[in-house]
Amino acid sequence: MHFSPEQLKVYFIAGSQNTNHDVDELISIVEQACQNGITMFQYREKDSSTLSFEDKVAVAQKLKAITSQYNVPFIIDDDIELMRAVDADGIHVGQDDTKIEQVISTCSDKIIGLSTHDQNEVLAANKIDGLDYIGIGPIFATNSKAHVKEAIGIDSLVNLYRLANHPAVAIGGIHLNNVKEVLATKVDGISVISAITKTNDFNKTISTLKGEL
Ligand code: 3NM
Repeated sequence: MHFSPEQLKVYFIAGSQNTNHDVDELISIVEQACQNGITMFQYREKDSSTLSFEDKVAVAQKLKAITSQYNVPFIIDDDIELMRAVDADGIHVGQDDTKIEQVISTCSDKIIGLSTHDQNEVLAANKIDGLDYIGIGPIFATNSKAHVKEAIGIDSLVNLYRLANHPAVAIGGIHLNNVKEVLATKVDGISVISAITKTNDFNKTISTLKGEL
Protein backbone atom coordinates (compact mmCIF):
# COMPACT_ATOMS: atom_id res chain seq x y z
CA MET A 1 0.00 0.00 0.00
CA HIS A 2 1.24 3.49 -0.88
CA PHE A 3 2.11 5.68 2.13
CA SER A 4 0.56 9.10 2.65
CA PRO A 5 1.01 11.26 5.81
CA GLU A 6 -2.82 11.49 6.06
CA GLN A 7 -2.75 7.85 7.16
CA LEU A 8 -1.03 8.91 10.40
CA LYS A 9 -4.02 10.93 11.68
CA VAL A 10 -5.32 8.33 14.14
CA TYR A 11 -2.80 5.53 14.35
CA PHE A 12 -4.04 2.76 16.63
CA ILE A 13 -1.59 0.20 18.08
CA ALA A 14 -2.52 -2.98 19.95
CA GLY A 15 -1.65 -6.61 20.69
CA SER A 16 -3.14 -9.28 22.92
CA GLN A 17 -1.17 -7.93 25.92
CA ASN A 18 -3.41 -4.83 25.72
CA THR A 19 -6.66 -6.86 25.94
CA ASN A 20 -5.84 -9.12 28.91
CA HIS A 21 -4.48 -11.74 26.47
CA ASP A 22 -7.95 -12.12 24.98
CA VAL A 23 -7.44 -12.45 21.21
CA ASP A 24 -11.16 -12.33 20.36
CA GLU A 25 -11.43 -9.07 22.30
CA LEU A 26 -8.43 -7.69 20.36
CA ILE A 27 -10.03 -8.60 17.03
CA SER A 28 -13.36 -7.08 18.07
CA ILE A 29 -11.70 -3.83 19.17
CA VAL A 30 -9.72 -3.53 15.93
CA GLU A 31 -12.91 -4.06 13.92
CA GLN A 32 -14.79 -1.36 15.86
CA ALA A 33 -11.80 0.98 15.59
CA CYS A 34 -11.75 0.51 11.80
CA GLN A 35 -15.52 1.04 11.56
CA ASN A 36 -15.14 4.31 13.46
CA GLY A 37 -12.36 5.83 11.41
CA ILE A 38 -8.83 4.92 12.51
CA THR A 39 -6.42 5.67 9.68
CA MET A 40 -3.61 3.18 10.44
CA PHE A 41 -3.21 0.08 12.62
CA GLN A 42 -0.09 -1.52 14.10
CA TYR A 43 -0.18 -5.07 15.41
CA ARG A 44 2.26 -4.91 18.33
CA GLU A 45 2.57 -8.29 20.05
CA LYS A 46 5.18 -7.55 22.72
CA ASP A 47 5.96 -7.00 26.41
CA SER A 48 3.91 -9.62 28.34
CA SER A 49 2.58 -11.31 25.18
CA THR A 50 2.59 -15.13 25.32
CA LEU A 51 1.71 -15.92 21.70
CA SER A 52 3.89 -18.24 19.60
CA PHE A 53 4.94 -17.24 16.07
CA GLU A 54 2.17 -19.46 14.62
CA ASP A 55 -0.40 -17.83 16.93
CA LYS A 56 0.77 -14.40 15.82
CA VAL A 57 0.45 -15.35 12.15
CA ALA A 58 -3.11 -16.57 12.73
CA VAL A 59 -4.10 -13.39 14.61
CA ALA A 60 -2.34 -11.13 12.11
CA GLN A 61 -4.16 -12.78 9.20
CA LYS A 62 -7.51 -12.10 10.86
CA LEU A 63 -6.57 -8.51 11.69
CA LYS A 64 -5.31 -7.85 8.18
CA ALA A 65 -8.55 -9.20 6.69
CA ILE A 66 -10.42 -6.60 8.79
CA THR A 67 -8.13 -3.61 8.21
CA SER A 68 -7.99 -4.23 4.46
CA GLN A 69 -11.81 -4.06 4.24
CA TYR A 70 -11.53 -0.49 5.55
CA ASN A 71 -8.42 0.40 3.54
CA VAL A 72 -6.53 0.92 6.83
CA PRO A 73 -2.79 0.20 6.43
CA PHE A 74 -1.73 -2.85 8.47
CA ILE A 75 1.66 -2.40 10.11
CA ILE A 76 3.63 -5.01 12.08
CA ASP A 77 5.79 -4.06 15.04
CA ASP A 78 9.41 -5.19 14.77
CA ASP A 79 9.03 -8.58 13.09
CA ILE A 80 10.09 -8.82 9.44
CA GLU A 81 9.26 -12.54 9.33
CA LEU A 82 5.70 -11.95 10.57
CA MET A 83 5.29 -9.01 8.20
CA ARG A 84 6.28 -11.23 5.27
CA ALA A 85 4.18 -14.19 6.49
CA VAL A 86 0.99 -12.11 6.28
CA ASP A 87 2.11 -9.67 3.57
CA ALA A 88 1.44 -6.70 5.87
CA ASP A 89 1.57 -3.17 4.49
CA GLY A 90 4.46 -2.04 6.66
CA ILE A 91 6.77 -2.40 9.61
CA HIS A 92 7.59 -0.22 12.61
CA VAL A 93 10.76 -0.50 14.70
CA GLY A 94 12.10 1.15 17.83
CA GLN A 95 15.67 2.19 18.52
CA ASP A 96 16.50 -1.13 20.27
CA ASP A 97 14.68 -3.35 17.76
CA THR A 98 15.74 -4.69 14.37
CA LYS A 99 18.18 -2.11 12.96
CA ILE A 100 16.43 0.42 10.74
CA GLU A 101 19.11 0.01 8.03
CA GLN A 102 18.24 -3.70 7.79
CA VAL A 103 14.53 -2.87 7.63
CA ILE A 104 15.07 -0.30 4.86
CA SER A 105 17.26 -2.64 2.81
CA THR A 106 14.91 -5.64 3.06
CA CYS A 107 11.46 -3.96 3.17
CA SER A 108 11.74 -1.16 0.63
CA ASP A 109 8.33 -2.15 -0.79
CA LYS A 110 6.67 -1.52 2.60
CA ILE A 111 5.62 1.44 4.78
CA ILE A 112 8.47 1.93 7.29
CA GLY A 113 8.32 3.73 10.65
CA LEU A 114 10.85 4.39 13.42
CA SER A 115 10.35 5.50 17.06
CA THR A 116 12.38 8.49 18.27
CA HIS A 117 12.63 10.08 21.71
CA ASP A 118 15.15 12.90 21.57
CA GLN A 119 17.02 15.33 19.36
CA ASN A 120 19.84 12.93 18.46
CA GLU A 121 17.40 10.25 17.35
CA VAL A 122 15.35 12.71 15.27
CA LEU A 123 18.48 14.12 13.59
CA ALA A 124 19.72 10.58 12.85
CA ALA A 125 16.28 9.68 11.43
CA ASN A 126 16.44 12.76 9.16
CA LYS A 127 19.36 11.17 7.33
CA ILE A 128 17.56 7.90 6.63
CA ASP A 129 16.25 7.64 3.07
CA GLY A 130 13.34 5.27 2.64
CA LEU A 131 11.90 6.00 6.07
CA ASP A 132 8.22 7.02 5.76
CA TYR A 133 7.44 8.41 9.22
CA ILE A 134 8.73 8.71 12.77
CA GLY A 135 7.04 8.35 16.15
CA ILE A 136 7.89 11.00 18.76
CA GLY A 137 7.31 10.14 22.41
CA PRO A 138 6.36 9.35 25.03
CA ILE A 139 4.64 12.73 25.25
CA PHE A 140 2.93 11.90 28.57
CA ALA A 141 3.33 9.10 31.14
CA THR A 142 1.99 5.74 29.99
CA ASN A 143 1.49 2.25 31.44
CA SER A 144 0.95 0.63 28.05
CA LYS A 145 4.57 -0.21 27.26
CA ALA A 146 7.33 -1.97 29.21
CA HIS A 147 10.65 -0.10 29.63
CA VAL A 148 9.10 3.15 28.47
CA LYS A 149 11.23 6.30 28.56
CA GLU A 150 10.47 9.42 30.57
CA ALA A 151 7.67 11.64 29.23
CA ILE A 152 9.04 14.49 27.09
CA GLY A 153 6.05 16.88 27.25
CA ILE A 154 4.48 19.19 24.67
CA ASP A 155 7.36 21.69 24.39
CA SER A 156 9.82 18.95 23.43
CA LEU A 157 7.30 17.57 20.94
CA VAL A 158 7.13 21.01 19.31
CA ASN A 159 10.95 21.23 19.13
CA LEU A 160 11.47 17.70 17.85
CA TYR A 161 8.69 18.01 15.26
CA ARG A 162 10.25 21.24 14.01
CA LEU A 163 13.60 19.45 13.55
CA ALA A 164 12.11 16.41 11.84
CA ASN A 165 12.10 16.10 8.07
CA HIS A 166 9.79 13.08 8.01
CA PRO A 167 6.07 13.08 8.83
CA ALA A 168 5.56 12.33 12.54
CA VAL A 169 3.04 10.90 14.99
CA ALA A 170 2.98 11.83 18.66
CA ILE A 171 2.67 8.86 21.03
CA GLY A 172 2.46 8.04 24.72
CA GLY A 173 -0.25 8.82 27.28
CA ILE A 174 -2.50 10.63 24.80
CA HIS A 175 -6.14 10.62 25.91
CA LEU A 176 -9.27 12.67 25.34
CA ASN A 177 -8.33 15.08 28.15
CA ASN A 178 -4.97 16.10 26.61
CA VAL A 179 -5.27 15.47 22.87
CA LYS A 180 -6.15 19.10 22.04
CA GLU A 181 -2.71 20.28 23.26
CA VAL A 182 -1.09 17.65 21.04
CA LEU A 183 -3.19 18.52 17.99
CA ALA A 184 -2.29 22.20 18.50
CA THR A 185 1.35 21.32 17.68
CA LYS A 186 0.15 20.42 14.12
CA VAL A 187 1.93 17.08 14.29
CA ASP A 188 0.80 14.79 11.43
CA GLY A 189 -1.02 12.34 13.70
CA ILE A 190 -1.79 10.88 17.08
CA SER A 191 -0.87 7.31 18.01
CA VAL A 192 -2.57 5.54 20.91
CA ILE A 193 -3.07 2.20 22.59
CA SER A 194 -5.23 2.61 25.71
CA ALA A 195 -7.36 5.57 24.58
CA ILE A 196 -8.93 3.14 22.11
CA THR A 197 -8.56 -0.29 23.81
CA LYS A 198 -10.27 1.07 26.94
CA THR A 199 -12.96 3.22 25.31
CA ASN A 200 -16.65 2.46 25.53
CA ASP A 201 -17.44 4.97 22.77
CA PHE A 202 -15.29 4.35 19.70
CA ASN A 203 -16.93 7.03 17.61
CA LYS A 204 -16.49 9.80 20.16
CA THR A 205 -12.92 8.76 21.00
CA ILE A 206 -11.71 8.51 17.42
CA SER A 207 -13.46 11.71 16.34
CA THR A 208 -11.88 13.54 19.28
CA LEU A 209 -8.41 12.17 18.45
CA LYS A 210 -8.94 13.50 14.92
CA GLY A 211 -9.81 16.93 16.30
CA GLU A 212 -13.34 16.77 14.93
CA LEU A 213 -15.08 17.17 18.32
N1 3NM B 1 5.58 3.58 22.19
P1 3NM B 1 -0.81 4.65 25.33
S1 3NM B 1 4.79 5.00 24.13
C1 3NM B 1 3.92 1.74 22.02
O1 3NM B 1 7.33 6.44 23.37
C2 3NM B 1 4.44 2.97 22.64
O2 3NM B 1 7.78 5.21 21.65
C3 3NM B 1 5.90 4.67 22.89
O3 3NM B 1 0.28 3.66 24.70
C4 3NM B 1 7.10 5.50 22.62
O4 3NM B 1 -1.45 5.34 24.19
C5 3NM B 1 3.87 3.66 23.71
O5 3NM B 1 -1.78 3.71 26.02
C6 3NM B 1 2.61 3.28 24.44
O6 3NM B 1 -0.11 5.54 26.29
C7 3NM B 1 1.42 4.11 24.03
